[in-house]
Amino acid sequence: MHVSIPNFSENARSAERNFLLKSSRALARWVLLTSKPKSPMNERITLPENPIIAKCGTVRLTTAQALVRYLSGLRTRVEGPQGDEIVPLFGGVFAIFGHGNVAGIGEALYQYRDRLPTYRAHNEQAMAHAAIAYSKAQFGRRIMACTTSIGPGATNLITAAALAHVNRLPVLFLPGDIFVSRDPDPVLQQVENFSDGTVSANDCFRPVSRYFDRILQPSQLLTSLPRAVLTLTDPVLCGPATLALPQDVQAAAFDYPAEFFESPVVEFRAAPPTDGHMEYGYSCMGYEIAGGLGVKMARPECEIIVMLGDGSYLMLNNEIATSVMLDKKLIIVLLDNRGSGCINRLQQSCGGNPFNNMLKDCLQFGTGAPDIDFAANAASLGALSEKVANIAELEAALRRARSANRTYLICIDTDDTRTTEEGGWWWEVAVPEESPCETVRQARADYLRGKENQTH
Ligand SMILES: Cc1ncc(C[n+]2csc(CCOP(=O)(O)OP(=O)(O)O)c2C)c(N)n1
Ligand SMILES: [Mg+2]
Repeated sequence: MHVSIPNFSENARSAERNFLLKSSRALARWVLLTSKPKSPMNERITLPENPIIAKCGTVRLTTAQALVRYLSGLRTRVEGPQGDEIVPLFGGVFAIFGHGNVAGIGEALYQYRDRLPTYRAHNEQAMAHAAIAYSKAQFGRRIMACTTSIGPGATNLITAAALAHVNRLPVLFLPGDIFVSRDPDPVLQQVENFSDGTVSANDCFRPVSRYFDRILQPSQLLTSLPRAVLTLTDPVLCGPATLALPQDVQAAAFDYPAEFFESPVVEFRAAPPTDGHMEYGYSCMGYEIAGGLGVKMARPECEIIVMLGDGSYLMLNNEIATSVMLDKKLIIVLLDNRGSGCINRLQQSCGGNPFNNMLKDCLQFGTGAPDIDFAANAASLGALSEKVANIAELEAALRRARSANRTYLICIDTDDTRTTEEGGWWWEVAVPEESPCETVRQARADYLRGKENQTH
């Protein structure tokens, strides 16, 4: 197991021991005592006579079915209005199907759709943002999984994986992977690294997962899946867990011990609830709307107000359509200053000229930068929307938004030069040592003075 903070490693080991003991004591013995199948891909697996199997019985499932069945059976304890309640650990699975997951895990999700709901999103990064926000809003006590096709769908998750890693928030990633058999090689959407047969796009998950494994044969789930769940549910290890799922292994069947699916209630030791919700650990643009959706899914009784800039909106707004489809209403307040206002200010505080941040300072051709109609954009995705001209209109629009029956976007023009008076902390941003610009040379001198005042 990968534990990145050495001081925690003892904790981590004992947490792992406890979890594995609690959830699969018999299984661990079972795994040791049974011989692993020689060729899980093509042959029906026959297991040797074994007293433990005889005792607990087996159930023949594909790897994907076993995975989904296991996840759908996990329970956790949450505080409800009437005291503690036992609820499913997984609130659902976000899925964008494609080559590498539609046939295997897609079929399994269909079989278990009554116990583990599948939600369709529009972009893999965004659906992972929603899943991460869901767990944050549930204080890490409930989780979601995300399944993608192989290749581009999987790598679209990487930014969100990094976000979850930095913020230590649990999410289970289930990207499709290349064939273990290598029969179709290269397969559609493979990265085609011909110098190393073991590399796939999913290796990108390694540095941004707190637990990573590639399921090379069906029986491997017996060990890897409890470990992934341990990572997701332990406050010390907590973060994204990735189980890369080669598509032939997803479809391969195996006689799983029935006992594997008798999971204990997973207990959390999570932080107390708060109402505000910000992603600043990774400072990732494109988080807000999908994040709002995840919070609404976690806390449907709450009114969710998402506030974001025009730049962040343009990066990732498509989950507005998902919020409409799932009847998860968001109120979105969009501050349109026509570009990257905060980076423009940072650029100038480092001595730079306004360049390539505000749209008016960017290269433009033809008819130039469009006057983007954000209200029309949101309306095209199924939301209600309006543009307001001032604060009084914003207040009136917020009242309309609050009584509306679905996602409602309010757009307001803002001034890109003004910022809050709060803050004022010195922030180390390296200013060039050489420049023909006097303003940069001046900023460099200020930077060095600021550095001298630092205590470390
Ligand atoms: C994915 C990603 N790309 C780039 C950045 C760098 N960045 C930080 S803030 C910002 C501009 C944000 O623009 P907008 O959302 O319009 O907000 P504004 O600063 O104009 O209020 C950029 C480009 C980032 N944080 N995340
Ligand atoms: Mg802006």
